[in-house]
Amino acid sequence: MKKIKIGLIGAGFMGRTHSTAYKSVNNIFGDDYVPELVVVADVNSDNAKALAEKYGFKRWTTDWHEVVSDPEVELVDITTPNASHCPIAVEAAKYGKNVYCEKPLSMTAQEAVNATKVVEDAGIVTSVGFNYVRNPIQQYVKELIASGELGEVVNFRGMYDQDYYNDPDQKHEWRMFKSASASGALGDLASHTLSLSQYLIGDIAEVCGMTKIIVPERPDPKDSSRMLPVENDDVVQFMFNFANGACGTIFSNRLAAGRKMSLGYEIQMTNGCIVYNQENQNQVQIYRHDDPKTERGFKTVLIAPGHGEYDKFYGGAGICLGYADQKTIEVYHTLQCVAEHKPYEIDFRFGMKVMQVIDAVLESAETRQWVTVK
Ligand code: 4PW
Repeated sequence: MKKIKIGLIGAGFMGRTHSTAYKSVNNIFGDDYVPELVVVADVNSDNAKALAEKYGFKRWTTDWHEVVSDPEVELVDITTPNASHCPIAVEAAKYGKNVYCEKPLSMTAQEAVNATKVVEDAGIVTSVGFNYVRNPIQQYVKELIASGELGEVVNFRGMYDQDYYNDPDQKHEWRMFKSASASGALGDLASHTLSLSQYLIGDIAEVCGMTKIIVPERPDPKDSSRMLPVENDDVVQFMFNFANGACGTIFSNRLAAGRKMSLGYEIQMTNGCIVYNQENQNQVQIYRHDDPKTERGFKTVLIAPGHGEYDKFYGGAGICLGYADQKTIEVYHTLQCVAEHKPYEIDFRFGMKVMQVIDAVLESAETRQWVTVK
């Protein structure tokens, strides 16, 4: 049994989500790697104190510098708004701490490149919170694609639509300021679709995209008679070519009426097709063109033992998993890699590649040209 001492920075929604995963990871995966909740930081002292008390962190603080420099902490977990991800990660690396950071990794691709160099030079273990790739059914899809049974990938049609911001009276949030979040739907939502395309198929080589703001201003949360500008994309869409020759499109709208968690894809292949949507996260539709002509059609495969880490949760197929379970699996892999001091596949380099595509899409939207991903 190895203990990993955690310093969490950010006690909002995602800080709570990570803390819940730390609490459940040993129930699901056994106690080879045991997280010890040492300290939590948040600029809001009430939030820091409440989270510390609820989840049993030994200490709390309003200053994240105390977390990265804390001699006890081994893993710095960053769940703050985007602008502080890399500054905190780079500082943590200076103290030799391992880093687990929420997505998107950075504000710009260059910032991600710089941070990736720092963490790799420091020889620390890193993990980025692209939790949807940790749905065990994605590992099944990845293995199915790699087996070649459905032929070659021709086209990836990806999306991530939500209607959380559909109401124009919905209050302004930090995510809508460029200074805090950089892009809008692109970094917040489409980055997850990119993580799936990257995980399942590989690197993207070039893009051509557009962005759009649908609701240009929203009420100030502190004073609703005042309006604040929405500075980044409500809608983004782009087409692209993978380095391996396949092509694709991704669409994302954070105001998409009726769509709650429509993160998904259709992967069209030379001899079949795979369709997935996170609103039904425990199933995937598979079409095999080699089936007898009279039986060709999409089949529903329900999540089952043999798909990734599903059997750690349940022995029978179709007993469904949820959002929190993906985070628990992500936390398990992160702790394991930290304890064994081995690289994690969804690391800073992975997050950096997603950022390089994001920057290329923004450049393309501005110049109205195809852009090569650097
Ligand atoms: O990353 C996204 C978040 O910003 C997630 O996919 C869901 O939407 C959950 O919270 C927001």
